[in-house]
Amino acid sequence: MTTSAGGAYNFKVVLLGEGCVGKTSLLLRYIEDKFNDKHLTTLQATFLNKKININGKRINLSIWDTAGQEKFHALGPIYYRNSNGAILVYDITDEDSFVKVKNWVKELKKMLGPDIVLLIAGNKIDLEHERTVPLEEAESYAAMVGAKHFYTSAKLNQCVEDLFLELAKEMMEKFEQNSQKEVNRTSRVLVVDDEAPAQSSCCGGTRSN
Ligand code: G3D
Ligand code: MG
Repeated sequence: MTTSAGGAYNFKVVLLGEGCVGKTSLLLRYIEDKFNDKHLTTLQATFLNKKININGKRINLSIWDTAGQEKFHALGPIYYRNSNGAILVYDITDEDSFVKVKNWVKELKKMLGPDIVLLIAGNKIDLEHERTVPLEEAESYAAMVGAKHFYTSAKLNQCVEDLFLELAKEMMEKFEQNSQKEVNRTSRVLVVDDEAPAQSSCCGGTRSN
């Protein structure tokens, strides 16, 4: 949930993508700066926290990772419910994993509307020579759906920090915009209230004078 209590933003982030694209590796690299640690296999569907600071603003990220159930069955909406941001990960050497990203974009937009910030990460960029997902296709798709696109390598620690930082910035911006909309909406409601007649017919029908 998003709150701004005590001056800190609390954001829920989910990692989504096909099995083996490197979601857990990205998370572990980001939180613990480790790769291929045996810890990896024991990580269960839960979240890890990261506290960051952007321009003096404190942000708590709860980053949710799966226990690998995406390899066996679909992840239900309960996993991404109330998310402020999602990182959709594919493996640049695996075209099917990119198709899966497109499915996730559709599902998240349908279920959560415009309020969720989406970023797309083409992971395993250290395997550039084995790339099968065309660069232009990935980038133009991301632009079309309004998601920034990053190339990452959890293995070589490329762009991992940038990815999460960008997401945090965009979630903060969206939170500010929504708060502003809420203020505008509330003030509009008050004006309408003020102007409402003291007594009015229930259905706007005829009134005797
Ligand atoms: P998942 O959580 O999406 O299922 P994992 O993916 O993080 O478990 O990673 C799946 C495999 O991809 C792991 O290899 C992991 O080491 C590898 N991997 C993750 N990120 C990268 C990367 O950036 N570059 C390369 N080259 N490999 C990566 P194993 O062999 O353990 O299955
Ligand atoms: Mg995993």
